[in-house]
Amino acid sequence: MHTRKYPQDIIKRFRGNPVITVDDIPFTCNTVFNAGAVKYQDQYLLLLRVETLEGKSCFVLARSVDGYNFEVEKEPVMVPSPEEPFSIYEKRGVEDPRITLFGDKYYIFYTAYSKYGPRIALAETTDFKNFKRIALVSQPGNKDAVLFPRKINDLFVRFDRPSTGLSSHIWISYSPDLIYWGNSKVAMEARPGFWDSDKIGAGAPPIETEKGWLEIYHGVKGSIGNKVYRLGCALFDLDDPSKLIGRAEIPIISPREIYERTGDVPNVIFTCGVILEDNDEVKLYYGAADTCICMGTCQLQDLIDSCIS
Ligand code: BMA
Repeated sequence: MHTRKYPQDIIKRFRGNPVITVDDIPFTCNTVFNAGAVKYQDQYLLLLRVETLEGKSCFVLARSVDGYNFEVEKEPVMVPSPEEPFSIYEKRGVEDPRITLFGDKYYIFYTAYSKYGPRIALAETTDFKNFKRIALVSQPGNKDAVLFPRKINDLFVRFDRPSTGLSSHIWISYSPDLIYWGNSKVAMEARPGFWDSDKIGAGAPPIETEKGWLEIYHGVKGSIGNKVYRLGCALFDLDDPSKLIGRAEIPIISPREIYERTGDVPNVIFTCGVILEDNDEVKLYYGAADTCICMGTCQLQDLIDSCIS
């Protein structure tokens, strides 16, 4: 048993949740969820995954001065590409963007989705007006990629999530140029008997802390007729992030509220991005029930402690 230090979850929900719903999107659409998050020139930006009425996702930008009240732009900034080689592999949409500031560029890993299955694609921007696709950077069957914000041993590093049908764990891969990735190995496994027993995947890009790389990830546990998506966190070695050094036993947030329990996919909390404030407050943005965007906060130290204790 864990002594109750928090009401239920480490993440404290914003009372005004959800922060963005379909009603905030200036064009007709089905749902809005799973947003990349970043602070840019004193603004909080969310790169929203918006699912159209046709059932394909695109990306739309939302801006805020306080991190709670967002204004959504009129037009998507990225729709499934009409140009090769992306067009074939984005036919069913672009999903789940994760943004990493690396030097003076913002890199965006996202899922290119087609009849061949999901694969990881990479885009970049410097101004959040012009977005440039760089390359498709995995085979099909891989998604949930997050880029580390600096090179380690002279290589770019990412967590990714290849699925084989037998298992879906978090892997780590390396690249000299962001395009060719290899030397892949398992970094953290789904955990039988726990809330993250069936599959896991990276959520927000890793945060560098004194104790290690902090990764907020999602874990799935199935039961008859339903799967529950929760978020947890883990720490990886700073010099060798393939080494898991701490993992919280319990989730940091689980579906409880009506907007997390009800929607297109019930009982889902899924993140693609957090914002770390100068005072070490973590602002977590998450998709709830694949239907709206919510947020919650906590202190960075609480997440680190939960991995170690
Ligand atoms: C995952 C991804 C997410 C989605 C989640 C719950 O596999 O597709 O985009 O939020 O399932 O449906």
